Amino acid sequence: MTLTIYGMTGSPFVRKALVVAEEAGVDCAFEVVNVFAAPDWYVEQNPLKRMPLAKLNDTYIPDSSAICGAISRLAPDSDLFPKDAEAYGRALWIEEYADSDVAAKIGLGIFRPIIFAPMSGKEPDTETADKTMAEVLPPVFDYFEKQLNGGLHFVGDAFTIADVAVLCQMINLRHAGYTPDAEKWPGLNTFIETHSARPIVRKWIDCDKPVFKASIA
Ligand SMILES: N[C@@H](CCC(=O)N[C@@H](CS)C(=O)NCC(=O)O)C(=O)O
Repeated sequence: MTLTIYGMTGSPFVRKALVVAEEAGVDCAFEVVNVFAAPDWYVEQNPLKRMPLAKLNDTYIPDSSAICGAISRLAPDSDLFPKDAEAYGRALWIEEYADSDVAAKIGLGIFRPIIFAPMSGKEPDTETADKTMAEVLPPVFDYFEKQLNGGLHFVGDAFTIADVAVLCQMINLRHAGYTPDAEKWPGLNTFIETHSARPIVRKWIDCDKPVFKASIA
């Protein structure tokens, strides 16, 4: 079996696929491809031109959720993919919510104005980001706080695909210099702190450092 994941560090979706592969104990190589100037072979395999794209043996699989689905078949005993139907359904829901609505809110409202603006010679737009933190993200943080319910995991007692998906979005929030207020959302803060310290997660956060020099601690 060979698995290669293509994309760029800093992407929450690339980080999610890499963390899931490694946490599941699946050997995985990472190759950098700049999707903003994607080579022809990449576009041929991924018409969305997004990252990540994976190659499993001779088969190309775009999209982090599809890649994680394939990994779940390579590591069927991993706790990342709950066996129980209800728990698995909940985990996939939290993954989907983090990857869609939450990713869009953080991407457009925080990441783009703070991280992308300086890359194109503009000042960071802290006004937009502050407004997103004050007005757009609180219901998301409230929902996550409630779902964690004082625990460290979104589903059951194990680190699952749900935790990885949420964590990868929260890491990008932190890369932009923002964290949910610890007084209002203590459980979410503990979740982020605790799982960011996992060696595999930490390794990929460290790989982001050259991309986001300013903000990463
Ligand atoms: N649903 C996709 C989302 C992937 C995605 O949006 N990736 C972004 C980077 S974080 C991307 O490739 N953006 C490049 C573009 O849209 O041109 C997944 O889970 O893989």
